[in-house]
Amino acid sequence: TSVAPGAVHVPDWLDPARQRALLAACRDWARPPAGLRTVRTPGGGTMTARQVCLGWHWYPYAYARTAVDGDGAPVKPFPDWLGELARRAVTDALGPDAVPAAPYDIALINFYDADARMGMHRDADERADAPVVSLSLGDTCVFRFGNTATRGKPYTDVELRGGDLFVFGGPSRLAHHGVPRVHPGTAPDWLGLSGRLNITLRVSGR
Ligand code: MD3
Ligand code: FE
Repeated sequence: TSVAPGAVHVPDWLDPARQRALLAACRDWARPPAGLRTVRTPGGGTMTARQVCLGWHWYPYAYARTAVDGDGAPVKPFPDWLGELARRAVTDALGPDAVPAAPYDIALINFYDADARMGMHRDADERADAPVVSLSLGDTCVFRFGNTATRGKPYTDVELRGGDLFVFGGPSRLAHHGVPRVHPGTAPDWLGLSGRLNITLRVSGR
Protein backbone atom coordinates (compact mmCIF):
# COMPACT_ATOMS: atom_id res chain seq x y z
CA THR A 1 0.00 0.00 0.00
CA SER A 2 1.45 3.36 -1.03
CA VAL A 3 0.96 6.02 1.67
CA ALA A 4 2.78 8.77 -0.27
CA PRO A 5 5.20 8.79 -3.22
CA GLY A 6 8.14 6.59 -2.18
CA ALA A 7 6.45 5.50 1.08
CA VAL A 8 5.18 1.92 0.83
CA HIS A 9 3.62 -0.20 3.60
CA VAL A 10 3.73 -4.00 3.18
CA PRO A 11 1.70 -5.65 5.98
CA ASP A 12 2.80 -9.13 7.16
CA TRP A 13 6.06 -9.07 5.20
CA LEU A 14 7.86 -11.14 7.86
CA ASP A 15 6.45 -14.61 8.54
CA PRO A 16 6.30 -15.79 12.19
CA ALA A 17 9.57 -17.76 11.94
CA ARG A 18 11.39 -14.66 10.62
CA GLN A 19 9.83 -12.52 13.36
CA ARG A 20 11.02 -14.92 16.06
CA ALA A 21 14.52 -15.10 14.56
CA LEU A 22 14.79 -11.30 14.28
CA LEU A 23 13.61 -10.86 17.88
CA ALA A 24 16.22 -13.36 19.12
CA ALA A 25 18.93 -11.47 17.19
CA CYS A 26 17.76 -8.12 18.61
CA ARG A 27 17.86 -9.49 22.18
CA ASP A 28 21.41 -10.64 21.56
CA TRP A 29 22.46 -7.26 20.14
CA ALA A 30 20.84 -5.51 23.13
CA ARG A 31 23.38 -7.07 25.53
CA PRO A 32 26.50 -5.13 26.54
CA PRO A 33 29.00 -4.02 25.39
CA ALA A 34 27.49 -1.28 23.17
CA GLY A 35 24.03 -2.67 24.00
CA LEU A 36 20.65 -1.13 24.70
CA ARG A 37 20.81 2.43 25.98
CA THR A 38 18.69 5.46 26.79
CA VAL A 39 19.21 8.30 24.32
CA ARG A 40 19.51 11.81 25.76
CA THR A 41 19.04 14.81 23.50
CA PRO A 42 21.27 17.93 23.70
CA GLY A 43 18.31 19.96 24.97
CA GLY A 44 18.08 17.77 28.10
CA GLY A 45 15.29 15.53 26.86
CA THR A 46 15.17 11.74 27.16
CA MET A 47 13.88 9.47 24.41
CA THR A 48 11.33 7.02 25.80
CA ALA A 49 12.19 4.31 23.27
CA ARG A 50 15.53 2.71 24.16
CA GLN A 51 17.96 1.96 21.34
CA VAL A 52 20.80 -0.25 20.14
CA CYS A 53 22.79 0.35 16.93
CA LEU A 54 24.73 -1.87 14.54
CA GLY A 55 27.42 -0.70 12.11
CA TRP A 56 27.26 2.95 13.12
CA HIS A 57 26.16 4.39 16.47
CA TRP A 58 23.54 7.12 16.22
CA TYR A 59 23.50 9.82 18.86
CA PRO A 60 21.65 13.12 18.55
CA TYR A 61 22.41 14.22 15.84
CA ALA A 62 25.36 12.36 14.28
CA TYR A 63 26.94 8.93 13.73
CA ALA A 64 30.05 7.45 15.41
CA ARG A 65 31.88 4.10 15.42
CA THR A 66 31.70 3.80 19.21
CA ALA A 67 28.79 3.98 21.65
CA VAL A 68 29.69 7.55 22.60
CA ASP A 69 26.57 8.12 24.70
CA GLY A 70 26.62 4.55 26.07
CA ASP A 71 29.59 2.61 27.42
CA GLY A 72 32.04 3.87 24.77
CA ALA A 73 32.59 0.36 23.35
CA PRO A 74 32.96 -0.27 19.60
CA VAL A 75 29.62 -0.64 17.81
CA LYS A 76 28.63 -4.21 16.93
CA PRO A 77 29.10 -5.10 13.25
CA PHE A 78 26.27 -4.86 10.73
CA PRO A 79 25.81 -8.45 9.49
CA ASP A 80 25.64 -9.28 5.77
CA TRP A 81 22.29 -11.03 6.15
CA LEU A 82 20.69 -7.77 7.33
CA GLY A 83 21.92 -6.05 4.19
CA GLU A 84 20.40 -8.82 2.07
CA LEU A 85 17.12 -8.43 3.97
CA ALA A 86 17.18 -4.66 3.29
CA ARG A 87 17.75 -5.10 -0.46
CA ARG A 88 14.95 -7.66 -0.66
CA ALA A 89 12.66 -5.26 1.23
CA VAL A 90 13.40 -2.37 -1.15
CA THR A 91 12.90 -4.64 -4.17
CA ASP A 92 9.53 -5.89 -2.87
CA ALA A 93 8.28 -2.41 -1.92
CA LEU A 94 9.74 -0.07 -4.58
CA GLY A 95 11.16 -2.38 -7.26
CA PRO A 96 14.72 -3.44 -8.17
CA ASP A 97 15.66 -0.02 -9.62
CA ALA A 98 15.27 1.55 -6.14
CA VAL A 99 17.97 -0.67 -4.55
CA PRO A 100 20.92 1.64 -3.81
CA ALA A 101 24.41 0.97 -5.19
CA ALA A 102 25.98 1.60 -1.78
CA PRO A 103 25.62 -1.16 0.84
CA TYR A 104 23.21 -0.99 3.77
CA ASP A 105 25.49 -0.50 6.79
CA ILE A 106 23.40 0.90 9.69
CA ALA A 107 20.71 -0.73 11.83
CA LEU A 108 18.91 1.29 14.52
CA ILE A 109 16.76 -0.85 16.78
CA ASN A 110 14.21 0.88 19.01
CA PHE A 111 12.53 -0.89 21.95
CA TYR A 112 9.14 0.54 23.00
CA ASP A 113 7.35 -0.32 26.23
CA ALA A 114 3.65 0.54 26.71
CA ASP A 115 4.40 4.20 27.50
CA ALA A 116 7.10 4.85 24.90
CA ARG A 117 6.56 7.28 22.03
CA MET A 118 8.61 9.00 19.38
CA GLY A 119 8.04 12.66 18.60
CA MET A 120 7.78 14.01 15.07
CA HIS A 121 11.23 14.28 13.47
CA ARG A 122 13.15 13.86 10.21
CA ASP A 123 16.01 11.42 9.65
CA ALA A 124 18.64 13.68 8.08
CA ASP A 125 21.91 12.45 9.64
CA GLU A 126 22.75 9.99 6.84
CA ARG A 127 24.85 11.24 3.92
CA ALA A 128 22.95 9.15 1.39
CA ASP A 129 19.48 9.39 -0.12
CA ALA A 130 18.97 5.59 -0.09
CA PRO A 131 15.54 4.37 1.08
CA VAL A 132 15.12 3.61 4.80
CA VAL A 133 13.72 0.14 5.56
CA SER A 134 11.57 -0.24 8.71
CA LEU A 135 10.59 -3.61 10.23
CA SER A 136 8.21 -3.86 13.20
CA LEU A 137 7.84 -6.64 15.80
CA GLY A 138 5.40 -7.11 18.69
CA ASP A 139 2.76 -4.59 19.75
CA THR A 140 0.81 -2.59 17.19
CA CYS A 141 1.51 1.15 17.15
CA VAL A 142 0.15 4.27 15.56
CA PHE A 143 2.74 5.52 13.07
CA ARG A 144 2.33 9.15 11.98
CA PHE A 145 3.61 9.99 8.52
CA GLY A 146 3.80 13.73 7.93
CA ASN A 147 5.18 16.15 5.37
CA THR A 148 8.69 17.35 4.59
CA ALA A 149 8.12 21.04 5.32
CA THR A 150 6.69 21.03 8.87
CA ARG A 151 6.34 18.77 11.94
CA GLY A 152 2.59 19.40 11.96
CA LYS A 153 -0.33 18.82 9.63
CA PRO A 154 -0.96 17.44 7.14
CA TYR A 155 -0.13 13.93 8.30
CA THR A 156 -1.54 10.42 7.92
CA ASP A 157 -1.86 7.95 10.81
CA VAL A 158 -1.19 4.30 9.95
CA GLU A 159 -1.39 1.25 12.24
CA LEU A 160 1.93 -0.62 12.14
CA ARG A 161 1.75 -4.24 13.29
CA GLY A 162 4.36 -6.83 14.09
CA GLY A 163 5.68 -8.34 10.85
CA ASP A 164 5.01 -5.19 8.80
CA LEU A 165 7.51 -3.63 6.43
CA PHE A 166 7.61 0.07 5.60
CA VAL A 167 10.04 1.56 3.08
CA PHE A 168 10.70 5.30 2.76
CA GLY A 169 12.46 6.46 -0.35
CA GLY A 170 12.45 9.22 -2.94
CA PRO A 171 10.27 12.20 -2.02
CA SER A 172 9.34 10.57 1.34
CA ARG A 173 12.91 10.14 2.58
CA LEU A 174 12.98 13.45 4.47
CA ALA A 175 9.35 13.51 5.59
CA HIS A 176 8.57 14.10 9.27
CA HIS A 177 7.32 11.03 11.13
CA GLY A 178 6.74 9.73 14.65
CA VAL A 179 5.06 7.14 16.86
CA PRO A 180 2.36 8.85 18.96
CA ARG A 181 1.16 5.67 20.65
CA VAL A 182 1.75 1.97 21.22
CA HIS A 183 -1.18 -0.39 21.83
CA PRO A 184 0.02 -2.55 24.76
CA GLY A 185 -0.79 -6.24 24.86
CA THR A 186 -1.38 -6.55 21.11
CA ALA A 187 1.73 -8.66 20.33
CA PRO A 188 0.92 -12.28 19.47
CA ASP A 189 1.50 -14.76 22.33
CA TRP A 190 3.76 -16.96 20.17
CA LEU A 191 6.33 -14.16 19.81
CA GLY A 192 7.13 -13.82 23.51
CA LEU A 193 7.59 -10.04 23.41
CA SER A 194 5.88 -7.57 25.69
CA GLY A 195 6.15 -4.25 23.88
CA ARG A 196 7.21 -3.16 20.42
CA LEU A 197 10.47 -3.26 18.56
CA ASN A 198 11.38 -1.41 15.35
CA ILE A 199 14.44 -2.05 13.21
CA THR A 200 15.46 0.54 10.61
CA LEU A 201 18.10 -0.32 7.99
CA ARG A 202 19.98 2.57 6.40
CA VAL A 203 22.89 3.53 4.15
CA SER A 204 25.41 5.83 5.89
CA GLY A 205 27.00 7.16 2.70
CA ARG A 206 30.49 7.08 4.33
C1 MD3 B 1 10.21 7.98 7.31
N1 MD3 B 1 11.58 5.00 14.04
O1 MD3 B 1 14.28 5.17 14.00
S1 MD3 B 1 9.80 3.57 11.84
C2 MD3 B 1 13.63 6.15 13.56
O2 MD3 B 1 8.89 2.99 14.82
C3 MD3 B 1 12.15 6.11 13.60
O3 MD3 B 1 10.79 3.25 15.78
C4 MD3 B 1 10.16 4.85 14.20
O4 MD3 B 1 11.52 7.04 13.24
C5 MD3 B 1 9.92 3.60 14.98
O5 MD3 B 1 14.15 7.16 13.11
C6 MD3 B 1 9.42 4.89 12.93
C7 MD3 B 1 9.32 4.31 10.35
C8 MD3 B 1 10.31 5.24 9.72
C9 MD3 B 1 11.65 5.10 9.88
C10 MD3 B 1 12.54 5.91 9.20
C11 MD3 B 1 12.06 6.89 8.34
C12 MD3 B 1 9.83 6.20 8.90
C13 MD3 B 1 10.68 7.03 8.18
C14 MD3 B 1 12.92 7.71 7.59
C15 MD3 B 1 12.41 8.64 6.73
C16 MD3 B 1 11.06 8.78 6.58
FE1 FE C 1 12.87 8.39 12.19
